[in-house]
Amino acid sequence: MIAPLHSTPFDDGFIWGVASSSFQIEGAVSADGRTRSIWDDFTRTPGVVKGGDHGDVACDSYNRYEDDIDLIAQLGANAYRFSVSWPRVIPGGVGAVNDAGLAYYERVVDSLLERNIEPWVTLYHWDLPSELEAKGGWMNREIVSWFADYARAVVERLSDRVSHWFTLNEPQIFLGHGYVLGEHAPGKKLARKDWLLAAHHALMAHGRGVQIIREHAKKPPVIGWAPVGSVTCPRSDDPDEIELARTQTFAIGDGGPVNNTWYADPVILGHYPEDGLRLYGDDAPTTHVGDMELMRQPIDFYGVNIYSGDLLRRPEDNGHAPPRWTERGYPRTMFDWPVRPEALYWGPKFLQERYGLPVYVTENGLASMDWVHADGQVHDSARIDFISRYLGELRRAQADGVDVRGYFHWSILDNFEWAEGYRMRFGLIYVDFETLERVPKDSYRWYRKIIETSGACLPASPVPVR
Ligand code: GCO
Repeated sequence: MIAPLHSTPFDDGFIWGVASSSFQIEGAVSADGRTRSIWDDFTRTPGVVKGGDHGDVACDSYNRYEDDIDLIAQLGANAYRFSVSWPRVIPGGVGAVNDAGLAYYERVVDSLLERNIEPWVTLYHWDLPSELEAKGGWMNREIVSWFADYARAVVERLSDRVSHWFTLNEPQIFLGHGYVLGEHAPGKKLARKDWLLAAHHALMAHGRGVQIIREHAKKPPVIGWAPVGSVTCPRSDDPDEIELARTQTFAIGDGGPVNNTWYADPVILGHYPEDGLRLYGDDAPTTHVGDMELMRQPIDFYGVNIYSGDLLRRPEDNGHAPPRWTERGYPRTMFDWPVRPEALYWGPKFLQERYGLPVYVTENGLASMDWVHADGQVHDSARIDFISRYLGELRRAQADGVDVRGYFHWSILDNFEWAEGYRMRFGLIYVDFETLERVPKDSYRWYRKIIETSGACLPASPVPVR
C-alpha cells in the first residue's frame, strides 16, 4: 500500500464511480423473458472464447444485484455505470416491450437511489438481440429506428429516476472486433466498405438515441457516450512533441476501426475527418441528406474509456511507432497493455481541446493475476499502484485546467471479459466463479480511501513507471 501522502484533492463534486455491463455480469440469460443476444450465440461457437466460457451465469448479478449494490455503497462511490440489456427489454429486438425485463432495471435503479448512488445508464454495451443481427444488425440502416424504439422503452420507464445516459459503448470495439477482426460477436470479417457502413449506422443510432432521450426524459437528461480513447503521449514536454502527439492522437492512422476522429468528429463536429475520407476513398459511406445532422445531436459530456496509450512516433522513427512491445521489459498488464498513466493526462486534455466538452473517464482499470491468498484476502498491489498512478495523472490534468469531472473504475466485479472469458480479472472485487462468492480486494479498500479523501491520499506527484 502506498504511504498516504497528503496531496491536493480533486475538485469538489468530482464523480467517483465504478462500471460494469449487462452481459458481463448479469447471467440469467433466459430469465423473465430475455431472449438471445449475439454474445449468447457467439460464445456457443467452439473455440472463440477462452475456456469455452459464456455468460449464462457470469456473476449472477441479475439475482445478486442488491448485494453488489451494497458493496458499491460501502465503497463510497456516488455513481454506478451499468448497461441495460436490449434483449431483456425488447425480446427479439423489435416489437413488444417486456415489462419483466424493465422491472429488473427499475429494481437496480431504486436500490442505487436508496443508497444515494447515481445511476449512469448505458443503452448499448454490445448485447444486440440475435434476431436483429439476422436482419443485418449494424449493416442494416433500419437499426437506427430499432435502437430508437428500444431507447424510448428504457427512457420512458426509467427517466423519472435516471438522468445520466450513455448511448453507445465503444463503437470502435464492437465494430472493430465484431465486424472486422471477427474476434467478438457476431464474429464477422467485413470488407472495409461494409464495416464503414455499419459504423455510419451506429453513429446515426447514437444521434437518434440522443434525440429520443431529450424528447422523452422525465427529468432533465445529461447525455453522452463512451467511446474508447486512443491516446498518443509525447515522450517529453517539448511543445513540438506535444503538438505532434496531439496530431497523432487525432489521425486516422492506418485506417483501422480503432481511432478517435472517425466517430467523434461526426458526432461532435458534424463531419467525417478529411484524412479518413481521403484514405477510405470510395469505401467511405454514402451519406444521405440528414445523416450527418442526425449524428451531430448536442451531447453534454465526452465519456471516454482509457486503459493505456501509445508513445509518440518521432520523424526520425520514420513513421514507425516504438511498438509497445519493444520497450524492453516495460510494465504491462495481464492483457499485455502497457501501463501508461500519462494517458489519463493527455487523453482528457487533447479530447477536451478538440471537442470542448466536459470529460468523464468512463472506464479505466487493468487485468491482473488475482487470486485469494492463504489469508483469505486478494492482495492486488498492482491494481493499487495502477489506480494511484493513473488518478495522479488525471488530477494533474484537472489542476492544469482540463474540465474532467469524474472517473469510473472498470470494474466493480471480476466479470466475463468477452473473448477472454473469465481469465482476465478487472474487478475491485474478486468473484469465485464456482461459488459466486465476492471477496473485496485490497484495491477495493484503497479506492474507498481515495474516494473518502477525493484523492488527497494519492502520492503528491506522479512517479514515472519503469
Ligand atoms: C471495453 C468494454 C469493457 C471491457 C473492458 C476491459 O472497453 O472493451 O467497455 O466491456 O470489459 O474495457 O477490456
